[in-house]
Amino acid sequence: MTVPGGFNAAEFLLAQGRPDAAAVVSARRTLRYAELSAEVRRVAAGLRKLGVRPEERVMFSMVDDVELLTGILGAMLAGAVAVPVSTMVTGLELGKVLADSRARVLCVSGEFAGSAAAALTSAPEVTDLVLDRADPAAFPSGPRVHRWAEVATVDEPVEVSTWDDSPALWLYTSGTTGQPKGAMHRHASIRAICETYAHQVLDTTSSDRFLSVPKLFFAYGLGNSAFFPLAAGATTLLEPARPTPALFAARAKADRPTLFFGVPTFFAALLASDVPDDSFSSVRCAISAGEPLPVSLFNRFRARFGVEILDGIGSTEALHIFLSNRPDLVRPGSTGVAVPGYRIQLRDERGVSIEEVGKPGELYVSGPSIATGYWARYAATKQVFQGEWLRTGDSYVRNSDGTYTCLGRFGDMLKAGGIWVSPSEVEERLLEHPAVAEVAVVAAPDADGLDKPVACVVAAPSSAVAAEELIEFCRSGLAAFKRPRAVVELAELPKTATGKIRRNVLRELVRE
Ligand code: 3SK
Repeated sequence: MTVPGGFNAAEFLLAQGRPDAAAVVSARRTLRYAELSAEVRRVAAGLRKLGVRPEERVMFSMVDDVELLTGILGAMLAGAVAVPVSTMVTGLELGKVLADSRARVLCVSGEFAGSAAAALTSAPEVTDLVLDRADPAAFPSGPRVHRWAEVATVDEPVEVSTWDDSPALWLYTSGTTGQPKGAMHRHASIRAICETYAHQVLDTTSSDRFLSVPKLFFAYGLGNSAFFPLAAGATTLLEPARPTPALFAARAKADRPTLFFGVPTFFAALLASDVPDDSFSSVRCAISAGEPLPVSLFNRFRARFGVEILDGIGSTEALHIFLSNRPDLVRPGSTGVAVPGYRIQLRDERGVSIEEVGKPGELYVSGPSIATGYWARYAATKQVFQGEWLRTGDSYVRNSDGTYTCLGRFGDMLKAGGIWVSPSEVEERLLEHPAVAEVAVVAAPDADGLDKPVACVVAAPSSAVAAEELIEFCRSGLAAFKRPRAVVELAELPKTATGKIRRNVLRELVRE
C-alpha cells in the first residue's frame, strides 16, 4: 500500500511485467515477475525488521545476482536509501564510504566478507551486517550478523511511504574533485530515465533481454540491468563473474540478449579476442558509454559482429545517458544529440553559453533525473549543481549537423574503462614507494585509443625507478582499474611559476 499521491520506484518497476514473464535470469536462479515481486517485498520487510527506517541508508557490496537486485529494490520499497558500492572498492576505501554514508546496514556477498571486516573497523555506526553465502562466524564481534536468507524470508506487509522527491538511491562517485561523494537520487528520477532514454531512444519492449558488462553498482549498469528491463516488463540477464570477452560472448550465445551494454575498453577487448563472430547475433543494438567510442572501434565491431554500437554519455549525477546517438541515426565519432527530456548547453570558462558550431565549451545538461546534490558536500554541490543545470566537467563541441563530439575532460580527472580515476589518489599511493620522489598521473591513449593512467615519476636520490615494480606496488592499496599501465621516468616534472604541475605538458609527452 502506498501513501496517497505517493510514488515508489521499486513498486513502479515491479508492476510493469506480466506475473508469469521471466524477470531475472542468473546462473543460480530465474525469477518470474510474481516471484521477484514477492521476494522484494520479503527483503523490504526483513530490512524493516532489522530496524531500518525510511531514508536510512542500506549499503550493498555484492556481486550482480538476484540478491543484489532484490536488495536494492527492497531497500527502496521500504523507503530506505539503497547505496550499491563498487566491489572494486575494498577494505579501508570501503570503510570511508560506509562511514560517509552513515549506513546502518551493510549487505555483503561472501566474496567480499574479508573486505567488509576491514571496512567495519572504520565504520562504527553500522549496526547490522547481512551476509550472502558467507559464514557469520567470521565476524565474532562488532555489528549483529545475519544471513541473507534470514532477511529475505520475512513475510510481513510493508507500508510504502515515499513520494516523487523521496530519496531512493545514493551512488558514490569520485567525480571531478577526487574524494568519493554520494550523488543523491529521487524515486522520480528512476521513472524519468526509463521514460526518456530507455523508452524513447532504445525503444525497449517486453520482448527485450538485457545484458550489461557494467555492474549494478554503477549508475550505467543499474539502469541497464535493473531499471530499464523491469520498466519494460522485460528480462534482465545478470552475470556475477568478472567480465571477460569469452564469458560474455558465451553468455550472449546462450541467453540471446537483444540489448548489449558495454564500455569502449570492453568492445576493444572483444575485438582483440577470438570469440565467434556470431556471438552477438541476437543483439539488435549495442550501447557504449563511459568514455567516447573511437570511430575505428565502431567500424571494426560492426564489420566483425554485425552490430552497430550506439555511443552515448551519461553521468552518475544525471543517473543515466542524456546525450546519445539514435538507432536510426548514428554518427560515429560523435555522442549524438540530447535525449528527449534533456537540454544541453556548452559554456565558456566565464560560464557564457556558446552558440557557435565547432567552438569548444564545457558541457552542461538539465533534465528530469539530475541528482539533488552530493550528501554532506556543500562546496562540491554548489560547483556541480547550478540551478537546473548540471556541470559535467567534459569538454565538447557542437557539429554542424547538431550532434556533439567529446574533446576530453575540462579538468585533470581521468577515466579508465569508463570509471573515474582521481590522479591524486594514484599519486598518493606511488609516493608511498621509497623510490618515488615526485609523481604526476595523466591519461594516455592505449593502442585502441582508450585512455589509461600513466605515471610520470621523478626518482628519489640514489634510487632507480622500476616500472613493473611500481605498477605491482599499486595493485595493493588501490582498486585494480586505478593502477598506472605505464611509468615514464623524468628528471623533473614541468611546473608553472607558482609550482603547479603542468599536466597538459605531461599529457602531450606521454602521447608521443
Ligand atoms: O559515464 C557514463 O557515460 C555514464 C552513463 C550512464 C550512466 C552513468 C554514467 C557515469
